[in-house]
Amino acid sequence: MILDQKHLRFQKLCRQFAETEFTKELLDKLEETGDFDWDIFKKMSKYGFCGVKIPKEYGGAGGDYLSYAILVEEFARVSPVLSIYANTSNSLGGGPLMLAGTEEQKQKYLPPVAKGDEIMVFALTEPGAGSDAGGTTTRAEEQEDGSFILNGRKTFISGAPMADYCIVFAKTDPSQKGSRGISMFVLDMHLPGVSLGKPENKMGIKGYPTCDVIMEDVHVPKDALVGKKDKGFGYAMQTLDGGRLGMAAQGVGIAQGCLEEAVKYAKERKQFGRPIANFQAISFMLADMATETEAARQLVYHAAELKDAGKDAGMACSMAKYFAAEAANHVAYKAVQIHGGYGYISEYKVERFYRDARIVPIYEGTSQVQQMVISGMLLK
Ligand code: COS
Repeated sequence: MILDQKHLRFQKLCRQFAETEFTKELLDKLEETGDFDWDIFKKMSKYGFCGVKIPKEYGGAGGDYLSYAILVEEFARVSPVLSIYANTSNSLGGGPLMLAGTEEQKQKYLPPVAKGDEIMVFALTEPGAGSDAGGTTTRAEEQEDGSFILNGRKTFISGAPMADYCIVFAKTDPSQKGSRGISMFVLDMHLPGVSLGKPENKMGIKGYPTCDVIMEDVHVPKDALVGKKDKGFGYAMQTLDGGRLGMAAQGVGIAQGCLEEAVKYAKERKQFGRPIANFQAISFMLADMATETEAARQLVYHAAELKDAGKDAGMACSMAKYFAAEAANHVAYKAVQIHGGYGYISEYKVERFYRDARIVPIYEGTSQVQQMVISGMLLK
């Protein structure tokens, strides 16, 4: 796919922003403290990045999926963790409301999320329900007045420590087996009974805290239910189709960042009297890295194009996520290899890329879940 002028202009804007604002000092601070940086988040919000894909009538920029993928790719090329800052509101955070919210719910929740005034995150995973998301045990008991009482624990919830709202999936009808009888709620994180686990000490993506969300007899009003009761699992899957596209774009950005670092280093570094780029062992690795990165990019752009055209894109999104996540890891591995011992030292960018890349084939559905989705569609 060749990007048109509109998307090329947006790509340039995202690249300029990332290269100017994601300074070494900021990236080192995120790495050292692991804390969320409100200043850069506010700056991103001011530029409208947090609402790129949220419709204009709800305070966003009304952009398409391709713009969203470009944004995540360009940010991840410089900083994988900061690509998530601008991602969540456009995907797993705002996505469920855009998909199934009533007009009232959209008007209430989306504008502050699009503007970065409030943060909304997504809570599907539980300690015992990871890839088997249909094994949700969090319970929502309906009361006579139509309100609900929530009890349960969600785990590895990215952004939960900063969140004002959380999209939560809970079983409303335990008589229905597996993924059936699950509903989707928008949970106000400030309600009594909501508490947080301790922030996880992660291998990478430091600076975007992740923790458990615990719900103990949390009383939520009737209008906290989003979409149809008992139909939440389908909404989760549909939201993840879009989210997976974003994480696929993150994989492309990481691969591109690694490739550029490796090319630069291979031209500068001399061994045996010449730049290591002149050795076929190195230049062939670079060729493989570039080819895999471009193939991943094309899968991502194609999946985005399908979504923008309103076509069924579930399989294309899973293919893009699967391929790009694996590509990011292959490319990061080779980038570290080309750097030799220096690639193992945190001063060199590829060391961080290598650790950050590791989560991409895990979150928003492991590579094996993507294989399940793709093969499931092939064989149905
Ligand atoms: N869109 C809409 N509906 C979908 C769907 C989609 N993309 N995928 C599945 N569904 C529906 C099915 O049609 C089915 O509906 P019925 O109950 O009406 O028949 C229902 O959901 C269950 O589908 P299926 O039987 O395929 O579900 P499984 O329990 O076998 O699980 C996987 C399928 C593994 C793909 C799913 O659990 C999954 O994606 N797990 C990973 C979760 C994940 O990504 N977690 C990360 C959290 S965010 S960091």
